[in-house]
Amino acid sequence: MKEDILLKFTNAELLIDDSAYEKIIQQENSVQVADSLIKDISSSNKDFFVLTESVVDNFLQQYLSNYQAPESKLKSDLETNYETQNETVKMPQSKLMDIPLDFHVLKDASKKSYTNGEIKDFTAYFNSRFQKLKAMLTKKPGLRESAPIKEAGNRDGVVNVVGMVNDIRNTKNNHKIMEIEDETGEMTVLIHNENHSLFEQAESIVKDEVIGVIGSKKGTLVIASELIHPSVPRIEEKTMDFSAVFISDIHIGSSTFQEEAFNNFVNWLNGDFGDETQQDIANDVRYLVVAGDVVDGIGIYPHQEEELTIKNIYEQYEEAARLLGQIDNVKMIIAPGNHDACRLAEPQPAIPENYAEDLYKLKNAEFVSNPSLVSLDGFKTLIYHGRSFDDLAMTINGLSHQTSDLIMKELIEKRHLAPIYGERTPLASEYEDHLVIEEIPDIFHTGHVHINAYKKHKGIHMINSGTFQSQTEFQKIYNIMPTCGEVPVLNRGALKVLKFT
Ligand code: D5M
Ligand code: FE
Ligand code: ZN
Repeated sequence: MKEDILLKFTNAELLIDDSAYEKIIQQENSVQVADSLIKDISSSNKDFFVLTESVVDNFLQQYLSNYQAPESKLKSDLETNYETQNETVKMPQSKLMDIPLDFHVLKDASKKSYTNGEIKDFTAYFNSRFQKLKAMLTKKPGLRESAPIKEAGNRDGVVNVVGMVNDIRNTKNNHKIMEIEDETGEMTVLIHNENHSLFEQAESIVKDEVIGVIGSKKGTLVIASELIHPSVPRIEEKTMDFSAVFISDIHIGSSTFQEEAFNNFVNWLNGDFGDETQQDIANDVRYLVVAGDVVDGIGIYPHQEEELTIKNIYEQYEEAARLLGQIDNVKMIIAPGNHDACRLAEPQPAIPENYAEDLYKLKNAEFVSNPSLVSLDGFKTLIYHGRSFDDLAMTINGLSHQTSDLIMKELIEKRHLAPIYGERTPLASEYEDHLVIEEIPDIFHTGHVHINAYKKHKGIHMINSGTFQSQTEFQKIYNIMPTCGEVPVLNRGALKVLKFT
């Protein structure tokens, strides 16, 4: 019987791996199952190179629920649809390959974001940030009793407040002085260096973030005993029964864009590149997220034209459409970065259609803002290009472009994607701060630094997706060694990195 089953797959020109085969022969009616599976795959349009256990599992789920659960149904189906063991089973086509995408854009700032640039917007912007983060903080056990800063400043004893950081600096004696404010007033907080763990925690506090402070008032100073970030609770990890691919910083149009690696990547997604294991993963991919810097752009830095092979922004996006247009059967979600033809101030609206007409013609592409929140089959995915990483790497001791996983963790804990205002990350003075991390994502995807990183923090997959651009002159000066053509894939909940160089 074993040989019969193998022969069936061979005759159908289907390769089957050991675990998938084991799974089939464990079934009571294994010959029927094999026949049905072969018929089902043959009638679907999907190319299978190797049949894996997960494909069999998916199929069995459908098969068993359709044909074995209610016995009466099974009997009546037997009369009309089933046959004896050696004949072909007439089954309705499996939904295996046709499970509709459950894709939603949960948050996109493209249309909501507007400003007339007046100074009152600036105040409205910071007020929005403060109120959103304060609401999170005052739900935390230590801060439910928090008082307005003015009120807390007028009495001695225990202080329990929420404030936005105006300044944080080291004193001569190497303590830290932090100025915080709310809508009622300001307060000066001392973080004593003998309180080692608190002092260490304070090393990563930056200007314009919102935190809770518990301490005691001594004269005009408050001595901090606890510093509380908005933070996130550990989330329950869901079972992921598909794969999603994360890329960014393709930099099409640059002379350092690695076209061959990108073509290998596209061929892999289409099932035409890689070994069996890699092709198995490709078969499972439902989503491709692109976190910005799709093209290299024009006039992004001085003398950029010397490093461009395509010197026209429209043509850069035409080339992007040609390359991405080859990808079949995968939903693409595309956000902009600082090299795309968008306003630079964040939130950046989606790549404008008038610059990227051909790209917009791709039926499987969706354009979102930077940042944005989308749902991939129920997995909330926060997409952010990562411009603020430049500021955080510069400001916080121990953080660098090489450790974007640690930067992502800081941002999650601060519940803000770009906490520092007025440095390298231009932030639009909107009436609302769209960069507050209001919803806790399952996946946090970033780019910009051109170096892969991955860490799971409190159940959140934090992924930085490297680049398809080899080292540039600029990066040589800063000794940035990019991870080029090495693509992170969340394969049924496990991170795998596939190499295309
Ligand atoms: O960023 C490409 C790389 O260069 C990435 O590692 C960040 C780094 N970079 C970019 N701009 C800056 C500034 N202003 N300071 C420090 N490092 C920077 P890309 O966005 O692709 O040009
Ligand atoms: Fe980039
Ligand atoms: Zn960038």
